[in-house]
Amino acid sequence: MINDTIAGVSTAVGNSGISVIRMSGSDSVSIADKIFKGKKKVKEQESHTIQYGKIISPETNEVIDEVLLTKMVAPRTYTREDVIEISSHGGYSIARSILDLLYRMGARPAEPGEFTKRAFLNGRIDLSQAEAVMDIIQARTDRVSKVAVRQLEGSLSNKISNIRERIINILSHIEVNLDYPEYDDEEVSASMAESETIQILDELDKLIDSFNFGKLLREGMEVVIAGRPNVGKSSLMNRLSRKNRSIVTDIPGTTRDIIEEYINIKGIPVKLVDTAGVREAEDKVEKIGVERTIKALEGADLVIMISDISEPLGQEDQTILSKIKEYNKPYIMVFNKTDLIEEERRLEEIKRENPKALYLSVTEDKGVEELEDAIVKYATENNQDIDNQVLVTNARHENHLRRAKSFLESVLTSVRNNMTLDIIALDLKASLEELGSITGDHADEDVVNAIFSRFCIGK
Ligand SMILES: Nc1nc2c(ncn2[C@@H]2O[C@H](COP(=O)(O)OP(=O)(O)OP(=O)(O)O)[C@@H](O)[C@H]2O)c(=O)[nH]1
Ligand SMILES: [Mg+2]
Repeated sequence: MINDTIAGVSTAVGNSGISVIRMSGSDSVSIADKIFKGKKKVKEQESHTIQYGKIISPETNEVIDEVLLTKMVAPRTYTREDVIEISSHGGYSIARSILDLLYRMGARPAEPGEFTKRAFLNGRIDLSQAEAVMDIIQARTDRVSKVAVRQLEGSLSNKISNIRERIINILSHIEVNLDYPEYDDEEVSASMAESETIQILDELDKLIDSFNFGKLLREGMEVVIAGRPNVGKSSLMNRLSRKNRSIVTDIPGTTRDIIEEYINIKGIPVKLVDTAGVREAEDKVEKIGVERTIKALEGADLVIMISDISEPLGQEDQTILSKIKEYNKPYIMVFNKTDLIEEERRLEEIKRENPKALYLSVTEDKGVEELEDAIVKYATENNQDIDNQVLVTNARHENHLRRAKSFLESVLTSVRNNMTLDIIALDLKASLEELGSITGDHADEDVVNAIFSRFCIGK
């Protein structure tokens, strides 16, 4: 039972023009009346209206600030409780003083995410929507916040509850059979379970597939630049990020550790990773660098495999390519330093030999834009309709979808092996539980607490 009143600053910490202090709970109105002096008492103010007034310390009678006070009475509020929002002037210190007053008058400091948690506990939003609030707060690009907003509107929840209803429907058929065996249409139930389960698995697969793209939008696509020493990896890193983070020299083996930079390529958040050149290492430091490069390849969403067009592909390039293949990573083959090929005809010839590769001269700034386009194309391929599709963006959701899927797969196996209906029913129920965990229909308390503790205070 929630019965205390919480307060926190909802705007970002830092120097902003105004701050919003939010309070939620059954004592919100009476606490506000202790420190706010306006034309009307807050108690008499109409719900969902704003009133101008002053915040005055009841202890010292000191005027702390001129503010606007918004009163919203339950249940049409963010938390479904009585909510008071005070918009104060100035920076954080004024907001802080007002907050301290509220605490002294009986409110308690809100924990991170507690407002949204109350919205969830009071049934206004489900868990996947609550997580969307967090995604919006943390979104790196417009495209990402668009996806999150749609999630907040409930697109994933709707999809999940639709699938759950279908599973419940299969279950109800089976239960009838179990309860009234005299009807004896086990076979009908089993074949209905089979065809429905196949369709549901198909839907689950689509959702699971969307996760890779969703994750990419949320966390950024990890693009690893790899190649042997001196081919221009760091030069490319600097050009793409428009910064001079990576040291560039003509000495092979310059970069000895992983260097990361977040960039935004046409709305796609990218975590760009520059690595140490792969070769037979000469010293300990370099050896560790090469090991880290191999590890970075393993974590890549996409690899830019870069080579020097003026030199033939060698053993070192093969080593990298075989790692890329071993880890099953998508990659873009890039030949750099085209400026070193003086003869136009020779260049054309090489291009014909490797028509899929891209050709760059980082120093002459040629071909870089084509590479950027190729990265965006890779990110959005098979996802043309991303702006209208239900996307799974959250690892927790994906995990439950996968588990639901595996239970449904064993439903199929059971049906096909003529197992008894009660075994099938068990797996159906287990898959229901998994799906329910996404929207919070079965979420246990620990999960709920973990999710909300990742929020900022005041949200
Ligand atoms: N001619 C020419 N030189 C280039 C080009 N791109 C990079 N270079 C030069 O190649 C040398 C190596 O560049 P880096 O960017 O340090 O290469 P790297 O792959 O990061 O090298 P390591 O960190 O040692 O593995 C430098 O002297 C660059 O100026 C290019 O497009 N054309
Ligand atoms: Mg380098």
